[in-house]
Amino acid sequence: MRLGAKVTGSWGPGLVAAAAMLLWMLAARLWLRVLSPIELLADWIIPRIPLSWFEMGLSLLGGYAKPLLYLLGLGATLLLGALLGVAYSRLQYQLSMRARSRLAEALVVALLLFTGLVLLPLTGQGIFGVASSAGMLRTLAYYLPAYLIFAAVLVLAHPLPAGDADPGRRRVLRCGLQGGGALLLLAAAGPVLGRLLSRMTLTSVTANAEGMPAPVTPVGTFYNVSKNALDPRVDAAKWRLNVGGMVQSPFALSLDEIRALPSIEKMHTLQCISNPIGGNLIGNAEWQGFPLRDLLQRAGVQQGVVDIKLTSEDGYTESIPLPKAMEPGTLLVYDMNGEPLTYKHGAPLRLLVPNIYGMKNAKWITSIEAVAEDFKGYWQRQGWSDVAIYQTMSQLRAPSTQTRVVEGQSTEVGGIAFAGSRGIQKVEWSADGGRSWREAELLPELTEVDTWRFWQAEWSPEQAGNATLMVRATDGEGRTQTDEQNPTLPDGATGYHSLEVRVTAREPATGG
Ligand SMILES: Nc1nc2c(c(=O)[nH]1)N[C@H]1C(S)=C(S)[C@@H](COP(=O)(O)O)O[C@H]1N2
Ligand SMILES: [Mo]
Repeated sequence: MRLGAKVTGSWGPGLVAAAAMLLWMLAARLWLRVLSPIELLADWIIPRIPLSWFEMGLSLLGGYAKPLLYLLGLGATLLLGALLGVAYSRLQYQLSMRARSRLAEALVVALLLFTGLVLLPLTGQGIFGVASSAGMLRTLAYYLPAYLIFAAVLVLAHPLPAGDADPGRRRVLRCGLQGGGALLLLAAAGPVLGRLLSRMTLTSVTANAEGMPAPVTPVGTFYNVSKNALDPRVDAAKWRLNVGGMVQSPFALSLDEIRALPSIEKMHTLQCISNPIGGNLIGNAEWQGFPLRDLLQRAGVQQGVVDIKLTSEDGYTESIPLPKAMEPGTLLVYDMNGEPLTYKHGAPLRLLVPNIYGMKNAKWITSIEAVAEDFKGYWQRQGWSDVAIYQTMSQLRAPSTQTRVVEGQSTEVGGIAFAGSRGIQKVEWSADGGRSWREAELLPELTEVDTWRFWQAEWSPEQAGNATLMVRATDGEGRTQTDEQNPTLPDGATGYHSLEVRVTAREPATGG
């Protein structure tokens, strides 16, 4: 019988143990390049979130949705740790130090087994991570220390059995360990979190992007979208592109072999399907690469192939119909604006598909397979468009909010228009909220197809007050964009972009 032995467990030790384990998981994530369980679960859950919830989450939280999901994962891990800790502290009061270590060892083994046999296979990484890009050894080198840290901190953070010798000295030791540990945790947390935050891929959407963009978007300001918290940094020396599936002769190529293939340069505009009307998730760059069909012809696509399926380093999957894959403008590219692709934009190799939203322009490609089914990719499984053809869009980028618009004085109005490979035939603008339309001047095309088109017009507002500017484009096939307002989900936003402008009264003549 122990005097005053608590029968209720305490949650503190489990919480601290989970925090220490998380710190390891987040730090080791960067150099071992093993996905943390939070990322694995997020990848597993996101495509399974019903589309309507997803839409609600996005409209409520916007760009914060993704970081919040990961924060939720961190919170859930701390909670789980705390609960395990409570269970442990209830048990441990009856145990000797030796039995406690046994219990801690059993905990480590149980966590490892759960990870290796449930979590990793469930999230597509294979038993003990054999199918993951990190491989089994690195996966173990990641999880084993994590659980050892958890168990060790859990044991050390509890008071020692009362019956043990020299409680005074032990208490001092324990306090020292706990204090030192806490200090270490705090000291390490800052840099680790800082590193992680600086590498996180956060998508910022600004509806009503302002100012005429540069015709070719610099890499540094090119929009960035990915499903990941941390994008893969592929080791180019080890990377191979596998071409296989239903082909006569599958093969694999190294990056050097790929760069040695005959290449072309092409300007190509990318836009995300989640770009809202007037938004900034669009950019144009000069890319270098080669047609995907060169590889498919070399492999020999068999009869009955429907889709070309792409798999990426981050577990992303996509597909395009075989005829699309065989178009000469469907490219695999490795350079962007004359420099090797940065890792955020898909290094070492990404796809560019004419006329199809950014979603299908897979980054970090590792394998290309010919398949006999209409394969549904990462976002299609959730309900996003599978054809994902660019909606015809146009935007007002000028005048900016800084521009002073004065009654009777000429003001520059202008912006961009884009309709994928259909091109832009005509842009019209309105200064009265769409009641009357005038044709804008189209600037010369940057390339024949697949790039955005700039437009401009002179506007001399006739009266002071508020005016509603609007724009609409007609694609190369003669179809004017629809004024029907549709959200980005599932087919890409539609509707006209408009801008409220305050027209100030003409200056009274001076010196009169
Ligand atoms: N492997 C992979 N490829 C991907 C994605 C991704 O999450 N993983 N996101 C897609 C989406 S939704 C878009 S809009 C474009 C964005 O490309 P960018 O970041 O180079 O602009 O990449 C696409 N390719
Ligand atoms: Mo996208």
